[in-house]
Amino acid sequence: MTLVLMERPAPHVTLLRLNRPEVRNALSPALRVELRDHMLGLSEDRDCRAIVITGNEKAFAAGADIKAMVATEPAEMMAHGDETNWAAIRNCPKPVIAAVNGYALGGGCELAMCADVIIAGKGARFGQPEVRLGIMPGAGGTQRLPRAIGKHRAMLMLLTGSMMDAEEAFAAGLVSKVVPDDAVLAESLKVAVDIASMPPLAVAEIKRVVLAGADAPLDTAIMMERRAAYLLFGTEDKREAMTAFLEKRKPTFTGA
Ligand code: DAK
Repeated sequence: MTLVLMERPAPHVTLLRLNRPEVRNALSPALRVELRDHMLGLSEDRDCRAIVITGNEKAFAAGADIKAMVATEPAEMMAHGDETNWAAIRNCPKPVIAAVNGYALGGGCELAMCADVIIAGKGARFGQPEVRLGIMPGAGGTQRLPRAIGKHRAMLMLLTGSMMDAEEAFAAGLVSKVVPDDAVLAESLKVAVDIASMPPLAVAEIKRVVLAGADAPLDTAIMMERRAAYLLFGTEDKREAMTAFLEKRKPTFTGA
């Protein structure tokens, strides 16, 4: 069975659908490898300008597969090299949108947090329940959640495994937008199409500087921003965008 389905629902937009509905899209080792391979391929694919990752109406993903973890020893986990699977998502240069319906728990919440934009249905639920299993988040949850929603709300979730609904997650800053459950995919694709219509080099530099700058001292981050901004003045797309504005016409971007 294909564990991650890939479609091209619009020009330059790729949809990846996690496909283990019988176990709430639990992230088995095999699924994580498939997802990694897709993300690495799309990172290099010049035709892809935005990626939407989604699950199904019940779950975005209910976390790592507990069946696959119950008897796993540390050395075996290290040998699997799961870190490279997550790195492929985290380091993807294309904008990633998580379209979240239902549960985004544990590794599922961490996967959503690797995305650049999170569109959630009203019924979505976010959480890091690892503590209840005697473990802790291992794919960025202890770091990304506090950065997204602040230490004290994050600690409450991380230490008790309690969930947040979509409205709370939006108010806390974890989610970009909340829409009716049946509008999540359409809205996410709309955002992806919108991003895909922008000049690709500008999009790539914005993503790069936001992510790299977030972990750098402010002066360094501002310098990175300025350098990247200078670079974009040399692109064809900048000339086209500004000329089109002055000529009152729609621009055509080539990514050059
Ligand atoms: N793993 C395996 N099976 C799962 C699963 C999971 N995470 N979540 C659900 N399932 C399975 C259930 O066992 C059930 O299977 P059957 O009984 O039908 O065979 C089926 O999916 C339907 O589940 P429920 O009957 O429970 O469905 P409900 O709608 O009632 O509840 C739920 C949905 C998502 C609230 C519930 O299933 C649930 O609490 N699931 C577990 C959530 C969870 O604890 N997630 C955290 C997993 S730990 C690391 C990187 C990452 C991680 C760790 C290390 N390193 C790089 C070191 C990540 C860890 C985790 O994510």
